[in-house]
Amino acid sequence: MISGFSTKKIAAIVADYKLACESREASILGRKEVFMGKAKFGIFGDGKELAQLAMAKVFRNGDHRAGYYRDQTLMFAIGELTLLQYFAQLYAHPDVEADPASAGRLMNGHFATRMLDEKGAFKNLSRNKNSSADISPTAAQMPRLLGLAYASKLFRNNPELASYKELSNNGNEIAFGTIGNASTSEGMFFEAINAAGVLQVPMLVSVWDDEYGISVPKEYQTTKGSISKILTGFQRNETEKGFEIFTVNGWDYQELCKVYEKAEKVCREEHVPVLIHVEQMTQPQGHSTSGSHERYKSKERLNWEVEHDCIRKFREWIVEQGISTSEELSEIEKQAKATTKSAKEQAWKYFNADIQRDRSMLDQLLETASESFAEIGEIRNELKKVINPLRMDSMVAAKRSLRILSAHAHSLKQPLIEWIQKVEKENEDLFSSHLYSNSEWSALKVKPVPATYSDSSPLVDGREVLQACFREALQRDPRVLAFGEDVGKIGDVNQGFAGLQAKFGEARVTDTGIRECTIVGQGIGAALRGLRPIAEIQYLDYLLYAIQIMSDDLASLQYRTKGGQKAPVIIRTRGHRLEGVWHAGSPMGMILNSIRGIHVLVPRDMTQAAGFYNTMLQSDEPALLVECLNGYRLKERLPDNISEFSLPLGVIEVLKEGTDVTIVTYGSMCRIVMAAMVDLEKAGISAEVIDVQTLLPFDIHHTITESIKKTNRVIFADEDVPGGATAFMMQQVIEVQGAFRYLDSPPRTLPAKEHRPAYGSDGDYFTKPNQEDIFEKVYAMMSEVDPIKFPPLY
Ligand SMILES: Cc1ncc(C[n+]2csc(CCOP(=O)(O)OP(=O)(O)O)c2C)c(N)n1
Ligand SMILES: [Mg+2]
Repeated sequence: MISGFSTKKIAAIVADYKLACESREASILGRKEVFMGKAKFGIFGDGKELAQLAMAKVFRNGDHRAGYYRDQTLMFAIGELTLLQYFAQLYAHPDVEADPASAGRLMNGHFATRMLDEKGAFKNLSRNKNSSADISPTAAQMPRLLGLAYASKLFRNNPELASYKELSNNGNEIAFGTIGNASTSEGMFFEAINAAGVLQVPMLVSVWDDEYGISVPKEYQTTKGSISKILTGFQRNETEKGFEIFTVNGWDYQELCKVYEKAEKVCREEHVPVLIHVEQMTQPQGHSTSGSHERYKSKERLNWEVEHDCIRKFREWIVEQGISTSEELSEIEKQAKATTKSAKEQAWKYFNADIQRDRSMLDQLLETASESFAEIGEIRNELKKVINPLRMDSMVAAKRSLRILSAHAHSLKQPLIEWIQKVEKENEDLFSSHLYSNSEWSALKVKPVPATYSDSSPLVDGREVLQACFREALQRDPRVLAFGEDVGKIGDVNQGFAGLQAKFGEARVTDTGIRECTIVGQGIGAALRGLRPIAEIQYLDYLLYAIQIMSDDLASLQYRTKGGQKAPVIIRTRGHRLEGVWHAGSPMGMILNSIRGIHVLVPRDMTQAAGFYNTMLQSDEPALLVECLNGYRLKERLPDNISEFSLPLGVIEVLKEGTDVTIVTYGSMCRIVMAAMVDLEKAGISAEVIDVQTLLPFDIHHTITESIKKTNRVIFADEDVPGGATAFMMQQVIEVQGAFRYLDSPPRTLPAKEHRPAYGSDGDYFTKPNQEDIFEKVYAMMSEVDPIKFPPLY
């Protein structure tokens, strides 16, 4: 039978079939490798191949992806994943060359392209096909996806960005999202969908619908069992903007190609968000290697899945159409098996090369040592018996052998120590590097510029200092933009951006809906594409809505890509002291413990805040900056060099010198502590007050210990719960800095109460540390030391 397709089209279809077969084979072999014990866990893209081949045809240079673990076929098809790399990640090969997505740091199926060069600078993103780095939490790709799409809108609407050709071609880029049917039940999905409809951004979301989320069927996941059905209200029409929504079956190659072509056109050209609901997908091998789907799928369903397997259907269609013969396709299948198997073997060989090199060096040492110590001979034999030895096996053997050698002056002791130290240093880089930026634009490398003042420097409201800082930043750099609730028209609830939308336009300073999680996602995506967003969370108390995405996505980005991607977004918020349960929170311990990887800046006033904004805008790292909610109307002098003034991170400031006790604090507490100083001086106590200014990084020069050397006493005070950020500061100073050596009194903390701050001035006074609390805490400490001079108060 002769097909009606052109030779070129036939070649493309056959090539797609070949790739589908290779991808399927990779899934099958991947699962086997896990069961052989060569990999720990496997999750694969089998059953989702065809739709991804169709999607790849419209994925152009400059486009971006934010997806999830089923997308191996897409990644193969756009040329951003090889079989070798696929297996390297399965084995957790900790090498960027072997696994460019994550250097073995992420489970298999977590895809990413390297968007940065070796120096940490952006590559030419317009020329590449880009994938932001996947994370495991379901639907957490959605907030970032919104930001990736939003960037296209900015590049198209802001003529000042036209020259950034390597970042965008006039905003013509689509942000492709993929998500599983069950994951659309998450709040983040709906929040991002709504925001994309409001913003009208080129976001093309594909829902891979296999009717299950692990064992839970669609009836439990989605109203009416269909995401496209329930989203019909989002469909645009002649008079109302909205989404374009398509449905298509995951086994229908021709229809899939048509739908993706149509979808691409409206999305790219008109910047209309699109949702493609790809139904009738299957999971030939079940959800993952953690279990088998025979446990929860009926026989009928399992049979249906076999019959509707997309590759089987694709094969039938190719033969039916006369595009190729069954024999030719069998030959392709055979070749696909061979190609995949050989890639697998090669990847395993590479994975083992370094491990074996270290191991054989160690083996030689242990062999010699075993001549004198039989126990070491046993350790060596145990190591030899391990079937697929890992780095840790050699390390365990080395450390246990060292314990045996340690009591003896054996000549091998030193070489063994050297082996351990060398391998530990390498492992430090392999498994623990890049939590923060290693580049020349690291926030720690920004050159500080002190504020300068003259006689004519005006005394203004704190918010005016910020406004001047933001105005200069927007003026200096067209990539800078700010958004958040009430940030646009009124210039934020405290007017830090007042008048700046009028001056710079809506593309630069803009309002958003009430949606903290996707406000941060919008920032992450825009920053990944080279812009410099300041994403505002109106109050620190509402950061909880965004903390998940900050923790899972933003904070881990540099680490999980081993420096392959960066998103220098500044998250601006205001908190600490004001009024009531949800406008006076200071949950700094929660924040510190969940967002390592993001700098946490806690300036005591708006001038310090401005200095930090200027620093961060010169760096390539993300930061959370907490302004003092009760400080916008306090008077501050506007520095003459507000545009250049930049504060260093991790450098404390001594607000008052003293000799008896060191009080370490930050943020709004600084003013209250300083107020208590007058009372303490009257009582004959001289306290030194230190504002840490940044919690992450924390006092990098260990200056607090220098102060304790003088006072021999320390109190950590803040507005967090007991054991919150005060405990963090104490651990840093006492343990990390080793200040315990210089203490004559036990270290103390002065936090707020365990409950949230009650409303009203009394609520504040009796919940958070007040001037009297500070006095009494310090006084009690001194009374303990010298009860004659400082008779007990109670
Ligand atoms: C926030 C979160 N909850 C639970 C999980 C565990 N989990 C991993 S995959 C999955 C099911 C996802 O189903 P679906 O979105 O339909 O994708 P599929 O695997 O079927 O392609 C679950 C519950 C997770 N990774 N993240
Ligand atoms: Mg599913």
